[in-house]
Amino acid sequence: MEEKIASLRDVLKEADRVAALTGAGISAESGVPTFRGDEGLWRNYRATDLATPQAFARDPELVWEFYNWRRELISKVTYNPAHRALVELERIVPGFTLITQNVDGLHLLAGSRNLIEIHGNLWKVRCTKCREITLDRSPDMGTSPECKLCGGLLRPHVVWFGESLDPDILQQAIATSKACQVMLVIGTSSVVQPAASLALEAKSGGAVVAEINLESTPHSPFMDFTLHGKAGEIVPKLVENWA
Ligand code: BV8
Ligand code: ZN
Repeated sequence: MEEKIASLRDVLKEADRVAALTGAGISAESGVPTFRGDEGLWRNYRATDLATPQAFARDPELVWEFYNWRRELISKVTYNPAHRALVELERIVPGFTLITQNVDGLHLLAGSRNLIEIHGNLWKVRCTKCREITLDRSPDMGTSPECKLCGGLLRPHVVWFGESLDPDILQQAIATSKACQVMLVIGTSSVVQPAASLALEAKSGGAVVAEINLESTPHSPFMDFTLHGKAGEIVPKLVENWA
C-alpha cells in the first residue's frame, strides 16, 4: 500500500489539473452513515425510499422527519482528516477542483472552496412554490416548514432519486472531469448515476484515475490505482511529505 501511495503522490505532483470525486465514504469516519452500508437505515427505511419526489408528495412530514434526523446527526459531527487533506491538496495544486455527491456540507466546513456540490446541500432549503433558496442551519426544521416569503412548503435543496441534477452544475462537473489529468475517486460505491460516470469522463479525457475506497466497486477494474482502506488514513498520506 505504501508504495502505491508514493507512486500516486508522484503522479499528483506532476499534475496541475487534479479533480476529486467524493461520496458518503469520505464522511463515514466523521460518523455520518453511508447510503449502502447496513448502518444506512433509518427506521427500517432506505434513503433511496425517502429521498424521492414521490415520497415527499405522498408524505412530506415523514420525509422531513428523515431529513431532520440527518440534520441533527450531521450538526453534531465534523470533518475528518480526509476532508482536511483535500483542503491541503487544493492549497498546493493550483488547478484542483472537488466534486462531491455528499450533501452533508463537511467539505465546506473543512475549508474546501473550489467545490461542486452536484447533489445539493442539506443545509439549504428551497420553497416548493416560489423556489427561493435559503441557508438554514437549524437541526430541526419541523415537519412542514414554511417559506418566509410566500408561505409555501419548504423542501431540502438536494437532488432526489429520479430528479435531474442542475444542468449547469452537471456540465461544470463533466468539463472538470474531462479536463483533469488526475482524478481521485474517494468513498463512493460508484452506482449512482450520473455522478459515477464522471470517473469515466476523466478516464476518456486521458486522466489517471485512482479509487480510494474500503471495498472494490464496479469501477475498480478500470482504475489505474485502487487503494483499499479508510479514506481518513490514505488521503492524508497523499499530501504528506509532498516537497
Ligand atoms: C437522475 C441527495 C434521471 C439526496 C443523492 C433505477 C431506478 C430508479 C432510478 C435509477 C435506476 N437506475 C439508475 C437510476 C438513476 C438514479 C440512480 O443512480 N439510482 C441508483 C440507486 C441506481 N439516479 C438518479 O435518480 C439521479 N437523477 O438520474 O435523473 C432523470 C433524467 C432526466 C430527466 C429526469 C430524471 C439523481 C441521483 C441523486 C440522488 N441523490 N443524494 C440525499 O442525500 O438526501 S445520491 C446519494 O447517494 C448521496 O448523495 C450519496 O453520496 C450518493 C451515492 O452514494 P455513495 O456516496 O457512493 O455512498 P454509498 O453508501 O453508496 O457508498 C459509500 C462507499 O464508501 C462504499 O463503497 C463504502 O465501501 C465506502 N466507504 C465506507 N466507509 C469508508 C469508505 N471508503 C473509504 N473510507 C471509509 N471510511
Ligand atoms: Zn416561497
